[in-house]
Order: sequence, then structure tokens, then C-alpha cells
Amino acid sequence: MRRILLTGAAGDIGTRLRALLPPIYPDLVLSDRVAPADLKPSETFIPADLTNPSAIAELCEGVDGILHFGGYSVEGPWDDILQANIIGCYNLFEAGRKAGVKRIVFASSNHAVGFYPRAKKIGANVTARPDSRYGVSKVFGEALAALYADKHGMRVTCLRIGNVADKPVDHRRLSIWLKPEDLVQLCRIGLEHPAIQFEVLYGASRSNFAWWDNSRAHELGYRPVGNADDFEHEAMAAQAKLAPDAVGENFQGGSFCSAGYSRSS
Ligand code: 15L
Repeated sequence: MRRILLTGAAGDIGTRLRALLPPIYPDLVLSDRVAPADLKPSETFIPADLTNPSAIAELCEGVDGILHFGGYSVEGPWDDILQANIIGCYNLFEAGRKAGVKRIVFASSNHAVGFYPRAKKIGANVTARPDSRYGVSKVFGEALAALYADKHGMRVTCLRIGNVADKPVDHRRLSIWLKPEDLVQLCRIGLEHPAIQFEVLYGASRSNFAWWDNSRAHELGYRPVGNADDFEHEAMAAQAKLAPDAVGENFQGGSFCSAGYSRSS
């Protein structure tokens, strides 16, 4: 992999990847709608809006692999999700295909399966149970990824990312925390591993609280260095200060499940 495109470079995860990727992929092209305020002279940035097919087509020219972290990253109004995560994701895959991009790593999310109970351990092959419009858009992205892999031979990895942060910040995040360096490992597997055709992997570091079976990632060489258990006391102390959430506490997606919940039985 020579030239790598990172979309969503100005976002929270994008900002972390901007710091970690250059030693591994020196020919890194960053993109987002607006440039990060702290862009360095050594960084290559091309502004592009995912909803603009011709801008995305130009962006993909000469690119070998894409880390697609662009789009709306939380629950939001339907039209924003539709534009950025559905139409935008389609534009990205289609532009990538036309430009001959070999590999895409798609930032999916735990919210594609957020309505699984916390009591259930799930693998990557479960039926989608999205917990929000945002989660539905991630299910769409995973389906699109499968189509472009199966029909067009692109090599695509969907990462159902938990929560990327310096440390797990509450009880739920103890189960799904992803250390940024571990995310980099997963991106490298997606961009480089010879066995990849289409994969769905979970983006989580080590944890005794884990509710995902991520054995496929381990088979592909994933060796997380982050361990959520190291932060158990801190995270539980932070949890004790949060308001109770009777619905969210049952489900993996937490507050994404309880927001707008109107089911009575
Ligand atoms: C996500 O998918 C979001 O992008 C992030 O902001 C967090 O909300 C995370 O999930 C989470 O579930 O903690």
C-alpha cells in the first residue's frame, strides 16, 4: 500500500489517526469538508464533501487504499445521516471502484448491533440490530462494502468500532474501549493482510467485560495492547455519577438505544 486516503481526517478518530499513521503510511492524503485547524506543512490535505461525487472521484485518483472515517459519527437528523453516511458512503465506494482502489477499511460502528443485550456475546456474523438512524447507516455501509467486495473484487474490511478514547470512561465503555494504537493495527490488517476479501471485525481492545467474539480479528493477527481492565475502578467511579438509564443499561448500544425509545412492552 503506497498512497492511503483518510476521510474524516478532522474528526475525533481522524485526528488520532493523523498522528499515528504517517510513520506507517508516509504517502497519506487527508480529507474532510474543512481542514483541521492544526494542519502541519508536512501533511497533505484535500477538502472534499462526501455528497459531491465529482469531488470524491478526484480525491480517489491515484489512491491504493482508503480508510473511510468520514461522515456523521453520532445519531442525528435523518437528512444529515442520509446525505453523509448513505449517499456519501455510496459516492466513496463508487469513486474508489472507478479509480481502481484496491482496499477500503470502512469505519462501521457498534451501533450497527446496538440492540443486542449486554448479556449476550455476539460474533461478527450476527444479524444487524441497529439502535439508531446512525446505526442503520452503518448497516448500509457494511452491506455496500459486501457488494463492492463480492461484485467488484475490492478488498474491504468493516470495523465495528466500539469507543476510541485514551481510556474507557464508563461501565459500557469497559466492554468496548478501543485504544487508538489498536485501531491502527486493525487498519493495517484491512489495508495489508493478504487473506482479506470481505471482513467484519470488532474494534475493541482487551477486556474481561468484552461482549464481542473477535476471534476472526485475532486469526488475522490482531494483538491488542490496550487493556480496559486496567481502568476498571476509574470507569466504575465515573459510572456512579451518571444518571440511571433503564433501557440503555440492558443493551450494548447504551444511550443510543434509549434515545427516542417509545416501545411499551
Ligand atoms: C460511535 O459509533 C460514535 O462514533 C462515538 O461517538 C461513540 O458514541 C461510540 O460509538 C460509542 O458507542 O461509545
